Amino acid sequence: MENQDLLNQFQQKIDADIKIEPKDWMPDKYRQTLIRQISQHAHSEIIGMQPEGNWLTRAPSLRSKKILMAKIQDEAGHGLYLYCAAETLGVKREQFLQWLHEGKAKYSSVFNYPTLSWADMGAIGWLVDGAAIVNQVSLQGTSYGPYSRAMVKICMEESFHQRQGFEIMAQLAAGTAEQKEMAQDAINRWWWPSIMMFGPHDSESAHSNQSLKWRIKRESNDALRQRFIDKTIEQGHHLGLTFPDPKLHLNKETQHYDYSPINWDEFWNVVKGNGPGNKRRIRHHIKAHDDGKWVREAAKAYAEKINVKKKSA
Ligand code: BYC
Repeated sequence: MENQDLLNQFQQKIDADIKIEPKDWMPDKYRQTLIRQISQHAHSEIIGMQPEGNWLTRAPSLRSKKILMAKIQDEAGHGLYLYCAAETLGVKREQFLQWLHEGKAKYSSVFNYPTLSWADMGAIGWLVDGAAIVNQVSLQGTSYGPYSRAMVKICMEESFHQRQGFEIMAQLAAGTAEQKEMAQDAINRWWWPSIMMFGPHDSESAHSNQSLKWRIKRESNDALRQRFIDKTIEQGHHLGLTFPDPKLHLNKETQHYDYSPINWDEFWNVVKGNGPGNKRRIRHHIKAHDDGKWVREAAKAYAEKINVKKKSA
């Protein structure tokens, strides 16, 4: 079949909401976009374990420690589902990790900020996971089957994560003046990085038009950002806390919250590797990866041994 016919047929499938599966024909650019986005998503889950891991040994109770540990473990699981989905596109996991270590692959900008107090565990769960859920619920409808199915599983777990964060914020907000101040300080530092997670404005988003046409993305960066802001402001008011944006107000006409201009210089600076934690995050990942080499080798040797036994049985 001619390339144009294949392209037309492909677009018809997308328009009819039929999922694209690994062995189906797909344009090379569709494959490359998915490889980029899914692997970036997987890296975000794995690098995102670091800021929270920083507080595991200092959680204020055994209960909160157990919950935080379970959450971080969930993030590792999300990373694995996503690496598996990305591998169906013909790239090996080792290659994805090499690109990450060489600075050729991105991960979400938000994970380059430091976690300075226990309240940051609340702000991450509530705001960062909250923003991620809005994005990921939308991505459940993505056109690539393995990515879509990974999103369904991930979203079920993410809703617990957001509640874990909200619970911490609610406890601190209802606590002593010092605890309430800790919660407020965490919102002040995490609000803007969470808003930036949705990426550049639609007019500046290099990939959105094509990704929306191919239904890799189902909604635009700005539409998702606005949804997150609208629902989160109400929750913050419920906690008796404020947001670090003097222009934030409900626009009576649009029934959406208006907000101040986003500091895109800060965003791009972090994306380009110059945020407060970029270098530390990658260094830590490389070390953990190197330290785990013997485990991967042992697992591989064991799997090979089992295979030989099966074949000779
Ligand atoms: N950070 O054309 P655009 C979690 C880049 S983890 C860094 O709009 P696209 C959790 C973008 O890659 C869940 N870079 O791109 C884990 C592109 O650069 P390249 C994280 C960003 O792909 C642990 C350029 O800017 N969620 O929940 O159409 C603990 C132009 O952007 C960012 C995901 O990863 C950013 N924030 O749309 C707690 C969601 N934004 O590649 C919680 C999956 C943009 O051309 N990803 N860039 O060099 C997506 O939905 C989309 O990729 C984005 C960007 C909406 C992020």
